Amino acid sequence: MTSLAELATIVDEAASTAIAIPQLTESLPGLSVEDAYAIQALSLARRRARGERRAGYKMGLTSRAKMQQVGVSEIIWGRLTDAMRLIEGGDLVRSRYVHPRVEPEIAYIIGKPLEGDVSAAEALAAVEAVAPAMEIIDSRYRDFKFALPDVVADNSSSSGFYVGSWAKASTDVANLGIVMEVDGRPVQIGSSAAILGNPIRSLVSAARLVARAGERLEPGDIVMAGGATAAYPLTPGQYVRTTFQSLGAVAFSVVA
Ligand code: OOG
Ligand code: MG
Repeated sequence: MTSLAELATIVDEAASTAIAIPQLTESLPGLSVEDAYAIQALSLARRRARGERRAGYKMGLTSRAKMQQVGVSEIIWGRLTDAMRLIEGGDLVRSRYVHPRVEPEIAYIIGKPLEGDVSAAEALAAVEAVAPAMEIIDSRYRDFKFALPDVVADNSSSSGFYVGSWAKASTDVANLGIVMEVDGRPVQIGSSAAILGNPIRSLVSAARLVARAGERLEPGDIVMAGGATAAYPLTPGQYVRTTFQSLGAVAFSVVA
């Protein structure tokens, strides 16, 4: 029997070395989602022991496009650290990842604690500001293939995030047009409404789901609402820019 701590070491080392691993469920077909979240927490504890600091949470598989792309249809979540935050407008170093993809998201920053079962109005009242964002996801599993417990253990593929300019919490982000371009060519076109009908519902889910792990959304936490479209693969030389109606754009370049 491999312990949860050993499994956490395996996923954490795969993330830090960018060397792909087989799915955990290949050798442990009975791995539960509950144990997978415990592995995720233990792998994050290793990151914190190396000096990384809590930055918030990411929600995943909150849109149909994302669920279809990876073949898993349950909302998942992961933890963000300051080391995952990337500089908007800067360079993304491709060699730090196994097979990175980018997806357009909406980011919230929390102003007041938010915990457990809350309404959309209560969630919105806890928001300090909202911003256009992009997430870099990088499954540590070979061929970007996984089952639900695998992806959860792997911190829900979380590897980096870009946040654009913060806008007032009262900004209506329910149904904003989104165009993600690579080298000036649109590669994904969508709407923020693809995120559970309204991205605020992702925040409602975040409050409820992290409470199961005994946690709550704290002031200063960033919450990534989940990809509004399918993710797009990254290769060196690309310039990626996503424009969000009323919120502005977020961009970065990919280098080797
Ligand atoms: C899982 C993570 C999903 C999102 O925004 O839906 C996610 C994956 O696609 O690898 O980050
Ligand atoms: Mg995402």
